[in-house]
Amino acid sequence: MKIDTVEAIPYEIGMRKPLLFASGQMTTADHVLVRITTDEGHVGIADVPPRPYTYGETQGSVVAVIETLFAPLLVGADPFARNAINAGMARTVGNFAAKGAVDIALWDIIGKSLGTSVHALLGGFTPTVRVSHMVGFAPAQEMVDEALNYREQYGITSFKVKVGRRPVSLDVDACIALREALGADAELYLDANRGWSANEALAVARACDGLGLLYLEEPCDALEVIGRQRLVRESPLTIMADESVPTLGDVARELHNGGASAISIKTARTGFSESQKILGLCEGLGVDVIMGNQIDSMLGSVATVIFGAAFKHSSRRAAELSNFLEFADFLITEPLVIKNGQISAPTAPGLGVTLDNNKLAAYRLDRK
Ligand code: MUC
Ligand code: MG
Repeated sequence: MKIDTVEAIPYEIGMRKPLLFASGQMTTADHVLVRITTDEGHVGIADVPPRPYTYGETQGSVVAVIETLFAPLLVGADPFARNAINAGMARTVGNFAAKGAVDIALWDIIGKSLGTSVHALLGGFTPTVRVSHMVGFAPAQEMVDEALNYREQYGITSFKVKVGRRPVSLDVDACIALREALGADAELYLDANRGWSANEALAVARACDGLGLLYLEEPCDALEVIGRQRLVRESPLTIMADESVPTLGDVARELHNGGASAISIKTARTGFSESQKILGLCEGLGVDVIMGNQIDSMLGSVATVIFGAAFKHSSRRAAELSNFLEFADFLITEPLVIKNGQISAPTAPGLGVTLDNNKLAAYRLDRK
């Protein structure tokens, strides 16, 4: 089997409400749909969420890098040769989300051609994973109302709270209000998207001690090396790395340097192949992981649930899988359903979902 065509299709879907966080905000999903077709008629798809404020990729840069650098490597290649293809793409630095999506689309083709779900191919540990919801910046009472609503509607009891504001009392007050409203059983953890210095983060971690918070994600820039190491040593909250670890090597460096003691894995940036290596590294070292959310569409979340549910170590913690609910629409014909705080991994061949071509035609930006 050989790859025939590679498409990078820019599209835009509105958000029902903007998502605000310390490093940026999202009001529309300016994403790219990757579609790879083989000479045997198998089609692999994946979603690219470009996040310029996190990794420097844009919708235009994703289309350009796929069309000009990755497509020439892919066309004519055997889609089973993931390692050769990924090594070829690695010769281009950065462009994590573009690379991650190509890898996911290859796995989709492999699964479809074998008549097997990717969830099963990866190891099929559990059929469902617990869902965590990410709550963006808002006045404390609005954040509480959103969390209560997601608990009521979807049975979600795990929440990642966006922090990193100044004055830090805005965030501390929101955490206190959320804990009071949700009770002792709800899981709460924080993500500052580098909004603070290491010292500010330490003050917040101390102020929140006693609230039963699980993690503090990316509190400051990991390049603030000494401050970050001190924070990891002195913080009462476990420090989790997210955007500072977009590759396997970055994970190894941050864990080795003492810049983090827990890791967010995002299939949107490391696909299935590199995510598997990161997961193995973390499991071997006894480091917690969370399946993170790059503000993923429903198709992006399909990849996260497939990977999260496939392994014991990635399914221990609730996975961030609910923010697709804030997108005004989705491009697949089998909607993900969150029930009793859980999502099931699709069991049909490949990713187990089908592209809705009418919707893609309506939302694509390149043929208007
Ligand atoms: C997160 O975990 O940081 C916000 C920016 C981004 O790239 O991902 C989101 C969520
Ligand atoms: Mg994060």
